[in-house]
Amino acid sequence: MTLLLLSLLACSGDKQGDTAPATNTGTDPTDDTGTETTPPAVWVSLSLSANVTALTTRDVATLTATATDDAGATLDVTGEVSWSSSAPLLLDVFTSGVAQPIDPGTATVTATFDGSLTATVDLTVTLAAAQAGDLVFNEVLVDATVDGDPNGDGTVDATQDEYVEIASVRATVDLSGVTIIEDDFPFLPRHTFAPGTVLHAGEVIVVFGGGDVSTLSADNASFYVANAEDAGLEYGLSLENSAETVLLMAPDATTILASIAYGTDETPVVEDASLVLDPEVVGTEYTHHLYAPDSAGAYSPGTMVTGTAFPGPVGWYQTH
Ligand SMILES: [Ca+2]
Ligand SMILES: [Ca+2]
Ligand SMILES: [Ca+2]
Ligand SMILES: [Ca+2]
Repeated sequence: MTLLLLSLLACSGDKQGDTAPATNTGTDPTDDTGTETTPPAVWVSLSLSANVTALTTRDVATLTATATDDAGATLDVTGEVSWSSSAPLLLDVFTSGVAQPIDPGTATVTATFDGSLTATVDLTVTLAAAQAGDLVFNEVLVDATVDGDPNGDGTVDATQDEYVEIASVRATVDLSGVTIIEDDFPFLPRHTFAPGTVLHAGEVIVVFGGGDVSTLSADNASFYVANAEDAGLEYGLSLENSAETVLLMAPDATTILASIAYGTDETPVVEDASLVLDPEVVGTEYTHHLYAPDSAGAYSPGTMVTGTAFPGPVGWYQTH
C-alpha cells in the first residue's frame, strides 16, 4: 500500500513536471502579456568591456558584452556570445564572461553575437608571485624504503628517492626563490627554486632528495633534485620518517605558501607508500597513496594516483 501511494505521488510529480513548461514557451494563445508578439530585435552593434585590462596570472578579468538594437536599446548579452582568444594558450575564456590568464603576454578576446556582430578587448598579463594558499604539497614520500625506485635512477636510496610533489591550486605563479624548508631549520633550505621556475594550475613540480631524475618524464610535470645548501652533508630533503612539518616558504622568508604536517593525529605516517591529498590538489586531507580512489600503486611522482598525467592548465580550467 505504501508502495502504491509512493508510485501515485511519483506519477503526480512527473505529470506536473511535464505540463509546467507549456506555460513558459510563449506559444500559449492565452498569453496576453504582449511580450511574445514583439518582433525580434535587429541588432546593429556589439561592445565588449573588461573590469581590468592589465592583470596578473593570479587574476581573472570579468567581461561584459552589450548589444545595441536598431532602436538604440541595449542589452547585456554576456551569457549569449561566443568567445575566442587570439592566444588561447596564454589566456582564454573557459567560463562565459571570465578571461582566465595562463601565461604572461597580451591576448585579444573576441566576442561574437547574433552570427556576425563582433567586439574585442586586449588584455595584458604579467606573472604573479605565489601567495599563501596558491600551492599545495599534493604528495609526499617521506620514507623512501619502498618497493621500486621512485626517482628511476637504478639506485634504491632512502634519502635520494624521497620526494615532494607540488601543485598550484588555481593560478600560474612564479616560484623563483621559493624554498622548501623544515619548520625548525628555516635558515637551511632543503631546496631553493631557481629563477624562472613557473608552475601552472594543472601541472606539478616534483623535487627528489637526490640521485638522477633524467629518466623521468610525464606530461605537465617537471622533475628536480634538491639543491640543499649544505650539499656537502648530502642532506637532500632529509624528510623525517616519523613526524615533521615541511613548508614552502616565499622569498621573503616570512610568508608560508604551503605546508604539510605529518605524523599527527590528522595525518598519520604510512608505511611503504606516500601520502597524497584526497581528492588530489584540491583536497585538504591526506591519505595512504595505495588507498586513494583508483590508485595504481604506492606512489606516483609526476602523475596522478591513477598513473595518468596531470591535465595541464587548459585541461584544468576546462574542468575547474
Ligand atoms: Ca625520510
Ligand atoms: Ca633511486
Ligand atoms: Ca620540525
Ligand atoms: Ca603523484
